[in-house]
Amino acid sequence: MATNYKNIRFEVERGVATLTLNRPERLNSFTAAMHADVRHALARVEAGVTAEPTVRCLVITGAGRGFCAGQDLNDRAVGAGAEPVDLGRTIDTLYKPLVLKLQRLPIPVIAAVNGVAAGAGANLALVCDLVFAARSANFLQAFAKIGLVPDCGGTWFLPRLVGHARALGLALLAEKLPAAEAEAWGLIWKCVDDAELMPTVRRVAEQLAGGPTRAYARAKAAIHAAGGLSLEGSLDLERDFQRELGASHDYREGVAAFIEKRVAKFTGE
Ligand code: LHQ
Repeated sequence: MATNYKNIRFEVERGVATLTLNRPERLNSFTAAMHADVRHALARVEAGVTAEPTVRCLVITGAGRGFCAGQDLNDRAVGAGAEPVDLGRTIDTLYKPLVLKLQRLPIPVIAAVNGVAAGAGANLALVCDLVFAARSANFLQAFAKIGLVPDCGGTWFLPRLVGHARALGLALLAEKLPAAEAEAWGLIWKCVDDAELMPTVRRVAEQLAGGPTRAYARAKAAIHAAGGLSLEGSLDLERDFQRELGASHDYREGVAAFIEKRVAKFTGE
């Protein structure tokens, strides 16, 4: 099933929803209109997760030679006109809801970073649960170059992923970090050869779409919650999730498949 939007492409196939940012002439930078398309598509992903489990993994990628160059600096939502624009409002109404929506989606979200990921585009990738990047791609915290602070969750994700020193280096120096180095630093999951990016992501996405979706959702929630919890708090959360999952179809199926030495057939329930 594919749907056409003006600024994105969106399709669902074999349990995998693919959202392609599609303004290649502007390196897929975000306008208010592209935000609206993304919001609409993500609402459909959510509906596909809850109403009937037809969507069990989401892939986000970019059309053309870039992944996403962050905010479109020509868009009037951020334009430097006679009247100063309230960028806080842009964040409150557009970026913050996007980041929270992706982080809270109860399915695995994969970023397939096909080219440069800059500004909010870099941090959009980091919000995703697994980041695969083409070897030719790079990550750029471009904000300092235009007098801004990393947003879209950058100040939260960067120190957690790569530590204080590297987070500050990336934020203050605003230099491109090549995909291979991003992998070596632990910023992303994997850097792969350009031609291998989409086949690899497709393979992993289909594997996840056939997996124990509810367990993935709880693992994602527990790992995100851990930053604000004590060890005891995390042990309690794991207990609660394990109690819930222990009553699931997928747990029974997983154990039965192990004992019967066959491949498990997970339904996500
Ligand atoms: C662009 C953009 C772009 C418009 C390339 N806008 N046209 C900000 C404000 C408010 C609230 C919330 O949050 C934010 C968050 C942010 O994201 S701030 C950071 C915004 N992004 C940037 O500052 C990155 C700007 N872009 C670049 O530095 C370069 O384009 C990179 C390093 C990404 C790629 O460089 P190149 O590969 O050399 O490509 P290019 O610069 O030639 O870009 C290709 C075209 O895309 C070009 O247009 P043209 O008509 O000359 O072919 C660019 O103007 C356009 N483009 N990014 N963000």
